[in-house]
Amino acid sequence: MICGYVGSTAEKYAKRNERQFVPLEGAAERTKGDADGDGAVTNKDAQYVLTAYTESLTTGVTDMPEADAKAADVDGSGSVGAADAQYILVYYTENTIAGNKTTWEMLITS
Ligand SMILES: [Ca+2]
Repeated sequence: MICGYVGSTAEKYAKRNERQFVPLEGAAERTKGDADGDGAVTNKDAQYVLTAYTESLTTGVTDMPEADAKAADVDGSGSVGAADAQYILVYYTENTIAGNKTTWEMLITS
């Protein structure tokens, strides 16, 4: 039996190895764009999303935990793509580097 958060690597491991998975309470509520789940939207998230997307193109498999993919799909297209990585990078650059308060809505509708 393996305990962990829903969408975590632990859950993936349990599924892959056909072990019983017990979800922990309070599965981390992810901030939109925080694909790696470290609590902040950064260039690392953009990098992670782009790497996962590129890998999915070459292998045909998206090797990203569900919670990560959900946080990564910032444009709400239902899948994780290069556009999501781009939006995450711009969001991070605007809010953290340039200090311009920018919302996802501002980025994605413009
Ligand atoms: Ca992050």
